[in-house]
Amino acid sequence: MSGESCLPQELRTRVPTYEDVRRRVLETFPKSVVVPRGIRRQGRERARVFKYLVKSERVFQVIAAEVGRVARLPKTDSMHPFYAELVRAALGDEYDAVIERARRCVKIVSRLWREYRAKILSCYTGSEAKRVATEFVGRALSAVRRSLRGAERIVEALRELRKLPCIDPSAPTVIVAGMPQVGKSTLVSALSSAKPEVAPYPFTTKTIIAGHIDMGSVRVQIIDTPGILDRPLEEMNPIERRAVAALRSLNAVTLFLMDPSPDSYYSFDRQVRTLESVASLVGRDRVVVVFNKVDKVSSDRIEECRRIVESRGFSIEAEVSALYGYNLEKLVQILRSRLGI
Ligand SMILES: Nc1nc2c(ncn2[C@@H]2O[C@H](COP(=O)(O)OP(=O)(O)OP(=O)(O)O)[C@@H](O)[C@H]2O)c(=O)[nH]1
Ligand SMILES: [Mg+2]
Repeated sequence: MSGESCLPQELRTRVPTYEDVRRRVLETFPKSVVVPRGIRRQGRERARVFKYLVKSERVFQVIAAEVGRVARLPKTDSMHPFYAELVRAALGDEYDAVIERARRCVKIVSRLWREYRAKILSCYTGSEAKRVATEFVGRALSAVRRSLRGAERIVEALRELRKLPCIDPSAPTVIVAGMPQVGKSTLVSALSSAKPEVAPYPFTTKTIIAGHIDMGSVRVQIIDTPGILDRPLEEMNPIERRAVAALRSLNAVTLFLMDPSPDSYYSFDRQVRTLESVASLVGRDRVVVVFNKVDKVSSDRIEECRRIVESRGFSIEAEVSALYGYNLEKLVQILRSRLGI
């Protein structure tokens, strides 16, 4: 399970910056050209004109190939919303704008090349051809510079996205939410068939943890998102809101874990408020509320907490102990039916 292999193929491509393209052009232009005998026979000047024609053509091909890499990136409207939101979290509209400019640039440089090819072919001397070829390279590179403004940020953003754990946006998913210390990581580990993968959540200082639960023949992703779904929307920064939007676009149920212990890290009241906020973010019907740590909570206290949650219109669907594995099979059955598997 490696993040690298899970990002869609078209987002795994190397994206060049203007400096990369310029370097490749400056390497390409001086490379020697073999002039065929037939042209050599037409005289020294003709042979030099031919040389500059070939050099310019090579430059054109390098630029078309490199800028083409950017032009062929998928725009956000043709990506899965999960990735689209993550890309927008980092770059806003700039990502699509760079791609659009790169697409235009390929056309501009192709047009320039047609124009300059004819100009070079009509040169009589090698030095004239050299001047025209140099002018072509200059104009083509300045078109590239204008179009690839902002490409550095795309390179950065794609590098970030590659760190994302293996998440298949179309696979059934359980997102584990809940306030700090309620036992989310313990639960994800207990339910996962393999050791969960821990990786940075792109563009945030948070971590995302992904594991799998095999439900019959279906492999369900289980994702722990510490720091993302644990407080009200208005307390989140714009990037975190995008992170939530990305999660919302998954085919997922949200397991909201609560700690009813009297000594819970956050008071039960705050947990209820967070539940309400998370439910409004992901949709009430997609939330499964679960009490954890019931191994250390009296039944009176559980009843008291249950009544509080029910008074807000939610029901407790399972009481588990992630640490001791109590009721986890039942929890999996509940998740399974909620996911329709
Ligand atoms: N008694 C008991 N302790 C538990 C249970 N589940 C988790 N814990 C303990 O609660 C503490 C927090 O557990 P974590 O799994 O790290 O909680 P978390 O929700 O991932 O916390 P953050 O990552 O900080 O948001 C740890 O000391 C766990 O051992 C449980 O079912 N029973
Ligand atoms: Mg944790």
